[in-house]
Amino acid sequence: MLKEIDTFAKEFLEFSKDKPIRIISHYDTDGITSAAILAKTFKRLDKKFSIRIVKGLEESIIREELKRQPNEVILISDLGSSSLDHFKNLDYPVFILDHHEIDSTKVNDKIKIINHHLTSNPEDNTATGAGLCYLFAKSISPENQDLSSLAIIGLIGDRHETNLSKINQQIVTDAQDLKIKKGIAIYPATRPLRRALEWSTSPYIPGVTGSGPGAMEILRETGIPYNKTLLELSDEEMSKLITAVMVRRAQHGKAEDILGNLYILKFFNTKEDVREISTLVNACSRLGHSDIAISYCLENEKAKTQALDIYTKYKQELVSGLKVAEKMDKIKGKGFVILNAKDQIKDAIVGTICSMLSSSPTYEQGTILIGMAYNKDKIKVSARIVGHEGRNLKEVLEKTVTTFKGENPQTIAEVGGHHFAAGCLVEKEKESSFIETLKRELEVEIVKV
Ligand SMILES: [Mn+2]
Repeated sequence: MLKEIDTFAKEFLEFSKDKPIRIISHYDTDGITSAAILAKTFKRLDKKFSIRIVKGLEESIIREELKRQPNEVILISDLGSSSLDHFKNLDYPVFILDHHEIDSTKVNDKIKIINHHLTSNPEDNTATGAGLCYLFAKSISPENQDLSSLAIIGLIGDRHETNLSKINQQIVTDAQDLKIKKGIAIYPATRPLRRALEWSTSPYIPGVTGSGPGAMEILRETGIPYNKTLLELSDEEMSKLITAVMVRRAQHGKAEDILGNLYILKFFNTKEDVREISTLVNACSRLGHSDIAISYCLENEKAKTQALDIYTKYKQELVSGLKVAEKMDKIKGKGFVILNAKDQIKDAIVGTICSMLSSSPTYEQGTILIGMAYNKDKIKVSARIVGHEGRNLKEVLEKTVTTFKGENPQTIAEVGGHHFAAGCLVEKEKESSFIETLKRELEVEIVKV
């Protein structure tokens, strides 16, 4: 793949010799770090560029962006592989660095693309969007090796760290300021544990998450000083803490859910937990501040202050949203729970709240959690599943929406997502009708089983 990236980089530089570059990237941490790597690379080359961050490559966005040709060169990162139909008959090529699923029959020589699925050894080459952007940057100049830290943030953002591919391993080796330590998946590993434990939402620790006294208690029990950080723990302290957390999560009982490697990176000249950086970047971008997220990645001091502000509010909202969700009246059925938060939880975090609840021991494995929250005149619906087995949530919502459309032909409802996490938007005025359809769909499935 590295050879292909070299060719790709040469072609790109040739093609963009006297033209400004338009970067289009995804709005999650991997997409943001991708854009940051590209921005830094082009700055160093003294090239003109602009950036657009999108949630998805909808047709209207593609059409809008293609109008920039031939005056600008389009480079898409962490997106694009599922939009090849729009690119294969253009007069000017579009350049794509992406790692998502791809239909290789749609690739032709009009499309300049790097995607590990297209290489002869996809497993070894498995990379994130940011990883590919980094390899592209490094191919342009070895000076860009320092951008490997941004690739590491993207790698953690897309959860590639549990099973490092060969190419990811190489990127990890390139990152000279990176330290990896075996431990428990609580973060940040660089802050006092009494705080990190209280704020630990994933994993969710019953009696500790959201509770200051609960956090103190678990530390007293294990004899760990309150202000020690996870990073400072001795092996013995670490294993005591793991046991204490496991006991509190006894119902779930799977050690692998809470164990993981700690990735510590020098960022803004201090040691930071990469999972924390990644969550912060994700939060800023999701809440509509992708510009701040990118500047933060480029270690801009002003952006750091703004990003930390946004992140603090985000964490507060998560913890209070979690409390609201726990206390709220729920619609409970066999194998499913519907939380209709209305305007009590922000739509931007309702999916995250459901994910957090799905890792709490409150619900049985396989339970489907549906969160609903208002978004102006619409309702955001998020579905998550407890554990790693169960029905395909995208299918559940698709079936619901199909039935719902039968009764409400003018609805805008459309489903996105995958097996373990899916969502959709519906009109607020159809709230009770949608819930009824959803309940019927969830109950029907139980009967079938
Ligand atoms: Mn990605």
